[in-house]
Amino acid sequence: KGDSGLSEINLLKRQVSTLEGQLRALQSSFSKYKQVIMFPNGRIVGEKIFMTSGYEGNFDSLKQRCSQAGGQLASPRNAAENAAIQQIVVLYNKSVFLGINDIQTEGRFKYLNGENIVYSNWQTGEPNNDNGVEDCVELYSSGKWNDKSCGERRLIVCEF
Ligand code: GMH
Ligand code: CA
Repeated sequence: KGDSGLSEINLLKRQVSTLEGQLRALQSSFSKYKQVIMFPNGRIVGEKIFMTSGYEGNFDSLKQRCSQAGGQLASPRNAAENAAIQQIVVLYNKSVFLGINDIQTEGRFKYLNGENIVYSNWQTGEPNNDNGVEDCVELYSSGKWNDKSCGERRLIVCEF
């Protein structure tokens, strides 16, 4: 009997140390793969990933494509998220539609889950519901927002 308890502890210590090394290697490898997969069309903000495929279409089409991919249309909830989407708009020089609209009630902009928006970055004079037909929201290369007809075609940016 004697020292069998101690040997058991030493064995476990070696196993933990091995696992710690393997975890560090995995973390560094994962970190590099993230960099690679984000280049050049993706942006990470906190836990959220924004990504474009380069596809352009109307609001319903963009919404459906993001959903199909297991995400949803980009829905910035703060300035940092808005800036990340803006970088993609600048990269492509194409405005995007956000996952925000006032289809249900004119003038009350909501996320796709029905929640009222908690952040906005409207261009001066917007939203103006021009011609009474603007229920969707586009983000310009300035980062500012404009309400626009959902039938227009814009660049896709999804969030995951
Ligand atoms: C009108 C004017 C413009 C404005 C557009 C835009 C359309 O044409 O008020 O100044 O840029 O509407 O809001 O979505
Ligand atoms: Ca407008």
